[in-house]
Amino acid sequence: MMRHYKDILQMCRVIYSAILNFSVILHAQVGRVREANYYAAPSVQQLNWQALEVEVLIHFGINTFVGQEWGTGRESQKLFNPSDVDCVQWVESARAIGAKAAILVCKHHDGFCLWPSKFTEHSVKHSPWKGGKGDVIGELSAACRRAGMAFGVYLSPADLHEPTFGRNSRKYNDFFCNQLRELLTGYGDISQVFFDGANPPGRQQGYDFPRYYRLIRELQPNAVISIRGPDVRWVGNEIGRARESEWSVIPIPKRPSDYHWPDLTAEDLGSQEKIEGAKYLHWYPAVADVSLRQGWFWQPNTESTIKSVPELVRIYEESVGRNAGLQLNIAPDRSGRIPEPDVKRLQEFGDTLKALFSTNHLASTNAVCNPMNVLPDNSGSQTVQFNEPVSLRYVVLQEDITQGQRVENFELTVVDTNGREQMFSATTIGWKRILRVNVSKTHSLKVTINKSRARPIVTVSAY
Ligand code: FUL
Repeated sequence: MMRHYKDILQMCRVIYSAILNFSVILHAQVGRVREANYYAAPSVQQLNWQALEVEVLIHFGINTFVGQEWGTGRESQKLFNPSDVDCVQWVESARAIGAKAAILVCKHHDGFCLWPSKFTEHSVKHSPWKGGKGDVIGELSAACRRAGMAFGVYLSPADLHEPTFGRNSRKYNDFFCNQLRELLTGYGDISQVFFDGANPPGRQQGYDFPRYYRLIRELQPNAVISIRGPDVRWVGNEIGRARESEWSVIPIPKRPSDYHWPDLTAEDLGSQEKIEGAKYLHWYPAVADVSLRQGWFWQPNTESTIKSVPELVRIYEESVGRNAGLQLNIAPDRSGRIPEPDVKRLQEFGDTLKALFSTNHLASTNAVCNPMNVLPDNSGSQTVQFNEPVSLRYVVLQEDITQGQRVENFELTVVDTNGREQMFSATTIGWKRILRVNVSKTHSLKVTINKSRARPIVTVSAY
């Protein structure tokens, strides 16, 4: 009898899991047929993050004073001795490029904290800076607030100074959550928590990410969790370049709550082929990080590595212009200020961007690829006329991503005043696709959506 009962129970389990699996498969198949994106659209937090477009990342710490990229955790706190920390100047430098958020490396892998954490002695409180009374996080978060800039924190999961790191998983995770709580409760609104994926060789540690995520959702529900987290994905390189086809809809093998968000570096992450067999589709937009100079921390004699304006414009085109956010790293030097040559370059870059994208020749027409023109297979085209012939550098397309990411392939035809046509073709659009066209004197352009997963909803502007 007992055996019989167990068999019935087992059979129920099998049927139940078959029903569950079937509904999951059905879910993905519905997606494959047409409306995949409906199952993966951004959260409000992700949408707000995407609209920031450009952020700065700021690396400053013990490494700045030692002249290294990765510390060991054994550096003396006495080394941290900036003469003139000026967070207002950092924020001004960020504003110069139109950045809308600043993400500060509050603690890098060496464990040195830029705030006087109660949970470690390895922090500014034992440094000579401001007699041990300083708090960089406090200063920067206040400067951001005053400037209307969002403020985010980078807290390295790895901590080479902390004795419990890599030894006692539970204790270390308690310690980490304590520090995370300090950052999430002591400094006002936090727009982003950036968990770096790097793990220095040597000690291994099991990170209790689900616990960290719960804490963030509880204490800063408006923050996105990036890199080793569910909201914003690392693009896969540190040169600020997104993929030619950058999908924000990504197949994942597990429920988001059970997934561990590994680095995704493959070229194809979200094509039809990839999402066809998917169990789950997740809205997971990319962020492209890159440093203004070589290296993340300031190092002596690296002035010649400051990127040129054309390089920075290319980076912008290949990140923001390819459906990713751009995180440009700036690094204060040993004085605690962003060095003048860097400030100058940021200003030049910002001025250039402003000039390039200041006049939208389609502003008055507010061109939208009218969904009414779309054929049953979701392809379609729309021609827009300029009031008078204009020279164009860029054409910018944007999808209404609140409805998901839909366009797979499109073409742009620009006709010059002699009737000659120039064609440009590209794949995804998403939040933004910037096409560099450089045509002189055109009076119309035509956007043709060749392939879309559902009705395309696209806005076009031309500069
Ligand atoms: C990497 C880190 O190891 C680098 O030092 C830097 O912080 C960069 C943004 O992420 O993984």
